[in-house]
Amino acid sequence: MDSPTPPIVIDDPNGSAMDACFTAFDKDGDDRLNLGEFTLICRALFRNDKGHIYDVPAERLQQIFEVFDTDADGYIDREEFKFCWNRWIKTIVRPVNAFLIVDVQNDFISGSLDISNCSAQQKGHEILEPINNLLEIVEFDAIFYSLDWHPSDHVSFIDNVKMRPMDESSPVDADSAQVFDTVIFAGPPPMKQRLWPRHCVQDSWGAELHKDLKVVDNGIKIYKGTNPEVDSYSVFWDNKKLSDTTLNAQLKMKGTTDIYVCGLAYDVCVGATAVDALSVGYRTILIDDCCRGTDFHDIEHTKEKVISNHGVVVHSNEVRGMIEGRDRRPELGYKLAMELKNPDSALSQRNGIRPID
Ligand code: VGL
Ligand code: ZN
Repeated sequence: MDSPTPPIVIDDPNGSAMDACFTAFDKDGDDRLNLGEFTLICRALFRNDKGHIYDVPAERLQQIFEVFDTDADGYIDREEFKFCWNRWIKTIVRPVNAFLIVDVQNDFISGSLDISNCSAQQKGHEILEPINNLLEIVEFDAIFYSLDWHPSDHVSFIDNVKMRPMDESSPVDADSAQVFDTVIFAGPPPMKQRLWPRHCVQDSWGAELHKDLKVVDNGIKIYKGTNPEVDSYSVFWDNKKLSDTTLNAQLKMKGTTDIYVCGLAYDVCVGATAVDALSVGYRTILIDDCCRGTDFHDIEHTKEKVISNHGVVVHSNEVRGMIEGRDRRPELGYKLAMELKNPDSALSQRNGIRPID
């Protein structure tokens, strides 16, 4: 029979929630938590509001336990539990959530790089309704809109292909290059570049956010791809990591723990952004039905990569419960525990308490 699992309550009117939690789960009363007792905490944490308890593989439970059992004696004592409570449990129950809406711009929906002309033939406009719906019903702590924002002489445009010398190793030369081909421009170092139709030129109609996308008052716009010499798929950095946008600095300033990513194109800028979010250390959630992409195989690969890096892929109707801390995913708990081992992680550098709004 299952042991009864007390709920985790982090609200702390008289400063006793942490001690109450420790005591409630210290079933044998020896004033320390063994792996079995810690497992019960995980059963209380990783569940949804429909009463479903998510399975956490034993190996993962062990790995998480070891993060908090800092003296490796096989027990989490009250001192060790402080860190676990403040940095892990509090974040899981009350994350700080950013919503990142990637490149929902005219050119990708009905303009020069209309993704419905790509092999997957997906329609970009279909994401407008579920994204707007999320903006209506979910209270994110910060909302970002990225814009692909290229100068006229941008390296990715097919009609600029003769502006820069090609490397000898390029699989196609400038005369025969076609849209969507990948070429290699001369270095140093040589640079791979996929060629796109001219798109999202700064201040053009094609670069505007789609008119039916809801733009909230406190939304923050992030412009990328502004350097003519280097493309930028990720909203964090350009493809050569030469320079970053202000996104990460703004996320850190807000104490962000969780990033919800959606937009266009799934397998290009959305995917690159989600993978970078995970690499910086954020708990990262891809909202599948709020993305459309160019190539089925590449879209599948994007999802697999996010999942293998301990992110999750969800439907937009799951987002609200997650934001409100009612639906708590073990993959994200695992991700956070692993990040807390790494002092360089964005999540190690924040404290566990939500900033006062
Ligand atoms: C994008 C191709 C070229 C995107 C941007 O936003 O996904 N794709 N530039
Ligand atoms: Zn672009």
